[in-house]
Amino acid sequence: MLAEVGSTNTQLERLAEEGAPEGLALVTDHQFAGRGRLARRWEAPPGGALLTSLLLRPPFLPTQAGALTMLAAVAAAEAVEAVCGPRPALKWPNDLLLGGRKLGGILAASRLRAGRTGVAEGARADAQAGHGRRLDWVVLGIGINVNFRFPPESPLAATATTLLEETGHVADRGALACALYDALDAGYGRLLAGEFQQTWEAWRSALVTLGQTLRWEDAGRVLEGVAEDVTPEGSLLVRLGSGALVTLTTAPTWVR
Ligand code: BT5
Repeated sequence: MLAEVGSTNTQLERLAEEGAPEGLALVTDHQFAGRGRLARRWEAPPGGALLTSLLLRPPFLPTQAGALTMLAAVAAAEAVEAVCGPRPALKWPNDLLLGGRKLGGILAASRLRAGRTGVAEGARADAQAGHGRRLDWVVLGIGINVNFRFPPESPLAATATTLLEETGHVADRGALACALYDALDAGYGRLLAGEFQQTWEAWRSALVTLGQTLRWEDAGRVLEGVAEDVTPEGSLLVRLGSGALVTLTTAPTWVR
């Protein structure tokens, strides 16, 4: 538990590189350089949000890392429901939504083990993923907006929300953190037992994105299509008007 830190993810990624053990988690009251994906910022007032990161060292192939992001999103939604009542929907790839606005997000980072990991993995694994290299560490960062309101003048007010705004009640952030870690612990256990399919199905069934018409920028053009499905690795399959199926591996720049 840290009173304040730049970013729990940046800090935990550094500790992971220094050899910190699996299971180490950081929780903070305030981030002064909270990160979203790419170079985006994650903003929350001191004491208002659940801001946490978890270090895992899973014996997984790189293609299986997406399951951990799915797990984090599903666990966060379960924890919110258990402690606060409403069940957030998930928006591909990593948003938690309540009332159609963003309640939280997941930021995953990972590193592959250096070098090759030996013949035991065989040629199939080599061909599938990173030439036989396994994950060294994964850091799952989770941010949930809890006990604050976005001021009307905030640029986020139209697109983001908090548990206080949605329920009208102050929530116990400690209880939320406990419920989140209980769900992560149980879900990680299932992944270690090989239950990738169940994790994918739980994530897929919570996605509001499927069936929606999406517009995004691609190399200067605007593309439009209907989100049809997600792959077990976490990519989104979008059917264009032409009938072509496009695979999105990361979120593009959406056009509203
Ligand atoms: C995310 O990125 O949604 C990942 C957020 C992960 C935050 C956690 S907090 C603990 C850990 N440590 C970190 O430093 N980060 C993780 P992305 O999809 O790129 O969304 C970022 C965008 O969401 C920003 O560009 C804003 O438009 C918007 N945003 C910023 N702060 C927000 C908030 N508190 N609630 C809702 N939207 C927000």
